[in-house]
Amino acid sequence: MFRVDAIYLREINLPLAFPFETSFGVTTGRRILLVEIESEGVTAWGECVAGEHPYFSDETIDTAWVITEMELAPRLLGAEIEGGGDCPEIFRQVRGHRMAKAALENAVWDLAAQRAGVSLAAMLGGTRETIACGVSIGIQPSIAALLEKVEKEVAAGYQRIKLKCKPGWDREVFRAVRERWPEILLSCDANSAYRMKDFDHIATWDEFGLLMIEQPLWYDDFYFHSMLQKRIGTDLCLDESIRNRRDALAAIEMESCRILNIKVGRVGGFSEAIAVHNAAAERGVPVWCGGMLETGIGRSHNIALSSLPNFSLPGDVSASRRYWTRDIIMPEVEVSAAGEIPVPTAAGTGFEVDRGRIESLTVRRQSLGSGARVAV
Ligand code: OSB
Ligand code: MG
Repeated sequence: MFRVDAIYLREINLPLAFPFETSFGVTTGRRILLVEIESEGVTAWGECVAGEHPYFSDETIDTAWVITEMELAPRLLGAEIEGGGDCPEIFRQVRGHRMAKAALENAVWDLAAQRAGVSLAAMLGGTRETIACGVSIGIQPSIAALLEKVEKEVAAGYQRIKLKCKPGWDREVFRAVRERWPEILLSCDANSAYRMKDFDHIATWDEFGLLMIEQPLWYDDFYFHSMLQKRIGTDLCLDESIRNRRDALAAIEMESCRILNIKVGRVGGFSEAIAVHNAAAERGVPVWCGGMLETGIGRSHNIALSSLPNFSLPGDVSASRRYWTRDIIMPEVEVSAAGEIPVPTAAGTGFEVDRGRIESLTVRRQSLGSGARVAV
């Protein structure tokens, strides 16, 4: 058992190496909330994946900061804990704010793993030695520009290409990519850009042999996705709609999708991510690990999570250099020519946080807890 003596919040600002465009907008840089927790001289970090704007989900870095400072940190600081699995109960009174909760809970899992001298992956129940990597390619200015991006990622060895799409950037794009690469694992992600009037249009995508279509309809929907799934041959995958294990069960039961994207921030932390993973595994539904343009801290957590057995499809966890000119962990995350990342076996995440770099990127900070150092 241990107590968290101090919690440090920081906002870092980090420009993306390449702009990333989805159906909800363009991201050129990130404002990121990092949490660092300390217990008996051991420290661990968590990354809050909430965006700057409430476009992917209703949380933002600013709501997460306030909720962490006012509600979550005080609860965690008072608690006697065994490990990350205690966090959902500690935070239970606070509804929602899952990305804020996940940042702290994930740090607690890492801290517990370090204390036990085991890898974070092992602590989570991971069994894979390597994880399979895919990439998510944003909407591009032209089809020619997209083909160039796909070519680069296929040559790098990535095992699955996911194309962001929206009305007007779909059929012709899929056709162009399929003509050039008839055999690759190809999927698309609409981030909720389509409506019922588009069902017939989406049904025509079956000819492209997509591995899946991710979250075509409303961000909070199961029912209309299940209507769509009945009308098409291609498997649907839900991302935004799945907030927890019960959502996963509802979606599977209603056949709103046949594949699940698990994002640890979206479901509120590793405990719920494992619960979603297990519920899907028991029902024969494959899952994969989504990404939220994370720094190395969130990325290292995604690697550990992806080592669980039912992460049987390539995820959106890719190399640091696709996002950042320089990451905030050492070594940076690299992907092999076979499109794999080895799962670290060292205690904790297996990566070292680059404090100097984080310090130079910090624009806001807050120390909480009686054990906190005065300045960080
Ligand atoms: O829907 O998966 C998504 C990025 C930001 C918000 C939502 C999504 C994404 C991605 C990028 O697809 C995944 C990544 O490369 O980190
Ligand atoms: Mg998605």
